[in-house]
Amino acid sequence: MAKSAFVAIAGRPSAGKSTLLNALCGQKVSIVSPVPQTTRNSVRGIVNRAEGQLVFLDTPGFHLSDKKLNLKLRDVATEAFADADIVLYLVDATREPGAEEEALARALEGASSRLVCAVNKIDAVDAKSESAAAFIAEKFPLAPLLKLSALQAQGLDELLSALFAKASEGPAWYPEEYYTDQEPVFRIAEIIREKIFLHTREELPHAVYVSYEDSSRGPGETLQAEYDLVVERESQKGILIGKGGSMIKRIREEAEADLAGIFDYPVKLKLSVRVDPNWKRDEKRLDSLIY
Ligand SMILES: Nc1nc2c(ncn2[C@@H]2O[C@H](COP(=O)(O)OP(=O)(O)OP(=O)(O)O)[C@@H](O)[C@H]2O)c(=O)[nH]1
Ligand SMILES: [Mg+2]
Repeated sequence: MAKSAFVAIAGRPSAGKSTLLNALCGQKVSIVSPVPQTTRNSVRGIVNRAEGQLVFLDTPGFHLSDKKLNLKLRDVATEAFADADIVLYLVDATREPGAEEEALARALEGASSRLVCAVNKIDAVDAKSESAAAFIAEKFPLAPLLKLSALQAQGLDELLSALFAKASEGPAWYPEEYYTDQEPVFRIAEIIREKIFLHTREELPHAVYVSYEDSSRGPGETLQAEYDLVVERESQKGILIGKGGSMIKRIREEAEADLAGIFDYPVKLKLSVRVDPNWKRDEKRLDSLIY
């Protein structure tokens, strides 16, 4: 009989969780950027193999901070660790462990019998793969430990074998042709957010959320979709719009190009910028954005 399991991916911000999910699914399921705390939701990606089905849950990077937004992101991650059948703990070989990695390892203690561990970024010139592996082996001596490069798709077959070895017999949760369960409205918002994360600096990526406003069908099944890029302060609007509208144009064009590879109909975006003061302190707003 076939196997199935829910696999939550755990790791600090920028460990490469979303890159790994995309490499496993062979599709851009979850957005990626060099900015820590890019992922804000528990995004699902589905992998089907002869052995069965694995449903991966990408999670927000585990970050030590007492800000409301960060606490909420941490809650989303820890809930996913608690609910999953297997937790895949990813450690970034290019960073020293430090207090945050220690705290994450502690948070995973309760899941130690459900853990598969992996050192990521072994391709990087500054990777200290052996010391990252030693850190994991000391914390979780009984868990399977692999080494991989999500970016170069190295070590993924071995990883899938280790995960299927831990999975139980069970039914597939999704039809075989599915690689994610995300609604188009959310996926489009995420792709737009990725471009903002890639092209703006410092605090701005963290000051933005993307809000779906409206959509309609145009000629040739084109989806015409309106989204607002919402910032915290009036002074941030100008940066997102850019000189003569250059930044918002770049965000729109790059997002549309990505969306052309995702959907089988063209997507045309209309983007506007508005202010929602102090949205990061608004419990209701956070509930609607982070889950
Ligand atoms: N060299 C190298 N870089 C990688 C690898 N995996 C991810 N990266 C890079 O690390 C950065 C962060 O990748 P993400 O996949 O967004 O990391 P994440 O863990 O999802 O980050 P958060 O969503 O912020 O928690 C990006 O610049 C990736 O290109 C890898 O195997 N090797
Ligand atoms: Mg991510």
